[in-house]
Amino acid sequence: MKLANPELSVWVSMGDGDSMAIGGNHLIHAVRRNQDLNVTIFNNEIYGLTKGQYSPTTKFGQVTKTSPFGTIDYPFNPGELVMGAQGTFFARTLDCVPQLTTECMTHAAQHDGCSVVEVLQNCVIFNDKTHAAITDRAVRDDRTIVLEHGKPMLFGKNKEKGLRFNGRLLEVVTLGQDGITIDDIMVHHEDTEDTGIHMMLAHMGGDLPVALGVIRNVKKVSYTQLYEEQMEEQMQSGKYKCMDDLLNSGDTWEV
Ligand SMILES: Cc1ncc(C[n+]2csc(CCOP(=O)(O)OP(=O)(O)O)c2C)c(N)n1
Ligand SMILES: [Mg+2]
Repeated sequence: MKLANPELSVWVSMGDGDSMAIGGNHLIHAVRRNQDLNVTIFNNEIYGLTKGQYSPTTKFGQVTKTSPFGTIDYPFNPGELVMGAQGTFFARTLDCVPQLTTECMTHAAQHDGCSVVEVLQNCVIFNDKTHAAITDRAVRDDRTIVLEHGKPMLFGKNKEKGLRFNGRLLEVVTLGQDGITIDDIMVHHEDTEDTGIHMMLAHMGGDLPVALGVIRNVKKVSYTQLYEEQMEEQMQSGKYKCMDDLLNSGDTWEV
């Protein structure tokens, strides 16, 4: 659609099943080619519409309709998949924080190339509270970190905690403890070309807070633009300027 009509702003809404399994191949190549699309993945960690089968993002060991004894299936992290496919934009937000979702969507819309926004989404019927361990108001400030370009990676109710490198691993530190100051805290650069740090940020969870906001946003000429340029060039100076030229260019048969 986008290639046929580049004037359109194309938005693709997918679930975790659609994006990671059923349409996984389409997603990785759209991301790899940097097609100028805006992809939203609503990740409720379940096949919801078809009534509760486990998906590629369901937590290991979870009991579902198709895993009555718990899954034996290691889940995908959509952010890591995007980084692995050399994606140029990845953001993560929560369904219960509309303001952050609006910001992520706005940045995604402004991005030239393939943007992927993952929305951690609750499914009241088939996977209720699947993200509650990070989304509940009581824990949200401590279990998530909202990354902002050019700003230190701080989180916690009073922004008293931060992230830094300990060797080659990320760790949580507290300002004012063990001589830690704001200068020890890493600053977020969404436009770092190398995917390494963005991969680490997308991977966080467990002892580290789950990263939200725009994690990666780099410039790279999109497939859509290269395609337009190539078409233009061929129409100017190529052997075939339109479909008729091509059809009349060689042997033809009348049946
Ligand atoms: C190619 C294909 N295979 C299977 C289906 C059947 N199907 C429809 S919705 C769905 C589950 C989708 O789950 P998810 O993408 O996580 O979305 P949710 O319903 O959870 O929002 C499946 C398997 C389909 N529509 N297309
Ligand atoms: Mg789903």
